[in-house]
Parts: sequence; structure tokens; C-alpha cells
Amino acid sequence: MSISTTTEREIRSQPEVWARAVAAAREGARVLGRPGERVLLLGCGTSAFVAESVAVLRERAGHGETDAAYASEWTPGRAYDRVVVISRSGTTSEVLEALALVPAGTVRAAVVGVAGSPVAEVADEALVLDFADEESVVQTRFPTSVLALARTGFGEDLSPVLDQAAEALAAPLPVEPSRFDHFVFLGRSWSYGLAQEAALKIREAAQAWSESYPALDYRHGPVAVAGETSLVTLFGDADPALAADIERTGATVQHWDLDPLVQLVQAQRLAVELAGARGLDADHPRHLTRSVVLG
Ligand code: F1P
Repeated sequence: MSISTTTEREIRSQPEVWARAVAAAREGARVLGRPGERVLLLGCGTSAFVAESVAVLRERAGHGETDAAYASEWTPGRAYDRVVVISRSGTTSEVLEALALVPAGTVRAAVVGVAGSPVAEVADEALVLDFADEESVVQTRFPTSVLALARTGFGEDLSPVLDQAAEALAAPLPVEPSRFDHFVFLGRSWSYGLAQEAALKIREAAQAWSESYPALDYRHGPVAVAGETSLVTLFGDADPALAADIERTGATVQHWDLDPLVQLVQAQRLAVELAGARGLDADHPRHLTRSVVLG
């Protein structure tokens, strides 16, 4: 198996990088909220989807009420004990602007990939995951490392997930993406954030048509576009009844029997393979930069 892009190399490094995130969780997860705190998580792009998933995981683990929002859309209103921003670069304008709006008395916390970045400097508490930072514009291992850390901090043992990721990465991707021109990712609960991230990878890396929905909402309209050249991927648990309904459109439905975090790794690989098949360089996504810094 030849590795030709930096993005691909970073995708493959995930099991080792997650191990470091897991090791950092005991101390690090405190930044995501002390038990019982009311927390809001914010981010842009990939980091907004991670915020969504972490919010579901934290509340589901019983650690306290947790909301998530796009940093660019949030306005102060509801009372929180802590606002946590997620930003790999630590330079995203909308994230800095949101932090400036956090009312006095609310803890401003940050999860970043770069120590000393503007977001880290402004925050009251910063969790720096520099070992998970990336050269690629397209984010892969940073967001999954934040999720691995959060899940560990919320009480899960991630060791089987690390093994599963290594095993999945050692095998070829069980699908030929170039057969399709339309990619749909469906998820439920915390895997809906992952489905949104997977669809973003396809757009960013492969400039292809992709969509994402909460799984049971797919029948409520979006299924009208599905057809012979659609590949619909179910994140989270399998749903044979939903799969059968989608297959009736002529679409191909796939469900990887893996932990949702490893399902996302497979989707990252799918995006990069698709980019290659379309003659695109995943390391140089069109119109994108590492972070959006507004003048
Ligand atoms: C967020 C982000 C990336 C995206 C793009 C621009 O960056 O939206 O997810 O791929 O290149 O920036 P960050 O705030 O997490 O650094």
C-alpha cells in the first residue's frame, strides 16, 4: 500500500496519536467541564461537528447539561458555567470573536492544536494537543483525537477502539469510491456529528457532492435525490429497515461494523481515495486554508 499524501499519512497515524490523547485525558478532560457544570461547546467547520458530538457524549455520560453551536452563530443568552471552544489552529476569527462575547464569570476554555496561539492565550484554561496537530489543511487526526480524549474522560475504555482502528487501517478500504458521484452519511446521537464531518471531508478533499442527515430524517425528503450512483453510509449502529428503504432507490448502502470513530477514519480514507481517483491532491484542497482569519 503506497502512501502518497500528507493527509493520508496523518490518517494512518491515528491509532498512535489517539493513544497519546487517551493518556492526556485524565488531566485534559477537565477543560471540557467539571462534573455538573453547564457547558457550551463552540467551533467552526470540522471543530463545530466535534463540538456537537462531544456535547452529546458529555450529557449522555451524566457529566452535566451540554450544548453545542457554531461559533459564528452563537450569541450570549443562556447561562453557562463554561464555554469551551475547539480550534486546531487556535487562530479562527469567529472563535476569537465568540470568546470575546462570553460574559464575565463564565469560564472560557479552549482545546487547541497549537500552544501560544491567540485562542489559547485568551482562554482561562487551555488544553493543548500539539501532538495531534496536522500539516494538512483538511483535518483528520486532530478532531478524532479530541473525541478519543473526551470519550476517555467521560469514562470509556478506548483500547479496543485503538486496536480496531489499527486493524481497519491495515486492510484495504472495502468500497470503490470512484463508482459513485453522490455520497451521503447518516448518523444518530453523537455519530451525527461524525456523519457531518465525513461529508465535509468528501467536499474538502474530493470536491464531490456529499450530504449528511440525522439517519431517520433521510426518509423525510433527502432520499428523493438518491439513485444508482449514490453511496449512502450509515454511521453508528446498523439499521436494516432504513437500509432496505434506501436500497429501493437504486443507491448502494454501506455500514462498516466498527466503532463510530473508526467509521470516521474509513470515511476519511474514502475521501482521500476519491480525490486520487478524480486526479485531485488532497493536500491542496481548492479554495481552503488551514484556518479562516478574517481581515
Ligand atoms: C476550522 C476550519 C477547518 C476547515 C478549514 C478552515 O479550523 O473550519 O475545519 O478545514 O480549512 O478552518 P480550526 O478553528 O479548527 O483551526
